[in-house]
Amino acid sequence: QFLINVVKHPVFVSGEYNTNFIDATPELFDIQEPRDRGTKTLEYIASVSVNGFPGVSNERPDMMIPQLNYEKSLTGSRQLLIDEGPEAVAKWLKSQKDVLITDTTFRDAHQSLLATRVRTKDMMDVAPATSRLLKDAFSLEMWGGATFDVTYNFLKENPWERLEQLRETIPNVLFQMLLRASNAVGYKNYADNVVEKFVAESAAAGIDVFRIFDSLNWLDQMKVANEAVQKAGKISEGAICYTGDILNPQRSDIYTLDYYVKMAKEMERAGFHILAIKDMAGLLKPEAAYQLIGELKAAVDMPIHLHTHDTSGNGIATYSRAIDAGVDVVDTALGAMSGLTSQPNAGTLYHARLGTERQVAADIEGLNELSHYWEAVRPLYASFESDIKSPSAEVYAHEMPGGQYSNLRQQAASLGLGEQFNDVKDMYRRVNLMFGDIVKVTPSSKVVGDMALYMVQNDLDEESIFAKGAALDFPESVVQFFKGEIGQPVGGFPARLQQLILKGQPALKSRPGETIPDVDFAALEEELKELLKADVSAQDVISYALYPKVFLSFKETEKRFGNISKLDSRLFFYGMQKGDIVAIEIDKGKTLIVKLINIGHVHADGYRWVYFEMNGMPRKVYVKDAA
Ligand code: 3PY
Ligand code: ZN
Repeated sequence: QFLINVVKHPVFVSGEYNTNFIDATPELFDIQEPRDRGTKTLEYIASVSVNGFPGVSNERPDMMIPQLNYEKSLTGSRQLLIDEGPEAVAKWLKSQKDVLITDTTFRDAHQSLLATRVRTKDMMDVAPATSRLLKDAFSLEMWGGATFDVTYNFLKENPWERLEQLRETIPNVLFQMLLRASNAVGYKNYADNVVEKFVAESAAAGIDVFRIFDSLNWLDQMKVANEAVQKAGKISEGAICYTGDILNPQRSDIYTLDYYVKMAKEMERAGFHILAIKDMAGLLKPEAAYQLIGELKAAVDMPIHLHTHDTSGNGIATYSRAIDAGVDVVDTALGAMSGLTSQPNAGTLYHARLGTERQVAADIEGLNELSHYWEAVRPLYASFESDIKSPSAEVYAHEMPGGQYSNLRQQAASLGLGEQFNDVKDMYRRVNLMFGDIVKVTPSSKVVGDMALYMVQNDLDEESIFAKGAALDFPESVVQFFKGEIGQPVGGFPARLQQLILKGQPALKSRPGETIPDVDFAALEEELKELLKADVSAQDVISYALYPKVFLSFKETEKRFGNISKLDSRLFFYGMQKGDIVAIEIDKGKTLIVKLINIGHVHADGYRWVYFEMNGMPRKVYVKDAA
């Protein structure tokens, strides 16, 4: 390509050039589309080798991925859904003597431990083993929550491809996703028809179980998603987010045992197939779990699925008491991806239940085997680890969700409040009370976090907020919350604070989806085709509807580097060093053998040549050095 640019350049054609020609003619390097996949891949490798990957240190780990042992036969929970439908699955769940598990390794575990950064390639490499060794699981939670936008935004891969590839490789076990009701997989309310279309496409691409929750436990907000799941013939699991402490009447007069039982009955009337208790911060103490699950089992007929985070270290005790009280399914992660802000360890729970009435339905050897894999892979993601090293009983005071803690810590540090993080945590607790004691989970948790940072940063407290309020510019998310744009909190808005923050702007009382106009998908499709100058899929259109900027930026990267999701993570995050040789399978049966020969010096224009050998032929790539 470069040569073609040279020989076609008018100056070259005219013969009026000198030895300066190449240096003085940067447009020679405007390599034209289409470039082949090999070239695009080399450009990615050159770029990451020179500049590194955002947020990744340059200490490249050595890798030793173990060979896993497993039988080749395939059985699992999914056949029943296919043959007999969602009600049959719910009935089957309730008839089990042992407790079943949902494995969260592909979703919440890495969302909570590694900033959601685990790549499809690392899941696909272990997918055949997972389908066998986790065949006794109720489901694999492997999509939704933050994975959707992070996959596009940071990993530059397509989340739909992840779902479809895993589905093909793991056809036997139910796939579960986390759906933020009217917030879909985003951080704001979408039009009803966006939620409907997103559910329909997700079901078509392979999701079997949709866990639907609303960030303020407002059931009205969950109805559109529930109906869409029912319409798709999939399993609709309605979640109640657990907050407060039912054991402590002083903590809250809103979030009592009665509150949860009443909501569960309403959820049953709304027609959910399964009831989930979503303890997103890990606040459900062991005895509370026993009482809550016991009461819920007596009050409703739906099977009950319990989710917690092990932040306090009490996760296993909580599950164990919930199992005593009859819970049907619990969420766990594989050993090397479990504990702390992630889910409790499946293997540990297995052993904790030995000798009791109800055991964990799992192949313990299989759990250990899979954990070996993740133990070897996790170091690749070292740069995304939070530095939380031990369980924390403080979570019962601040009530921060598992995934938010490390995020907020980083946000605080970036605002220069790193040393005041203890104040931020305490302010988070106080802001919750100022806001009327709300459920805190994406996106409502972000509102509380933003306000806490704002108050610590500006040296504000509950009183000075009112004294200075008229002159204060509150964070955008806080204003939106008080406008009712993510819904109505259980106890309503505190009126005085709402007035202060809205400064006369009106607030919604109804469900936001009632007033957000439907999206015209045909028009959106045309717009996208025009922007990309290419055909687009229904998945592209819904992704664009949810995340316009993120989606377009992903398409830009894809155009430049091709599909980079198949590169090994070590290569993807760390690039190559002089003398490295790698084999890259870019298509079935098409492998590139790439050797990095040298990285040249920086030119005056800030670019370097990176010299390769690709399948024995010399190649070079000119990349901008960002440093
Ligand atoms: C999410 O919404 O991503 C969550 O994991 C909430 O707990
Ligand atoms: Zn969670």
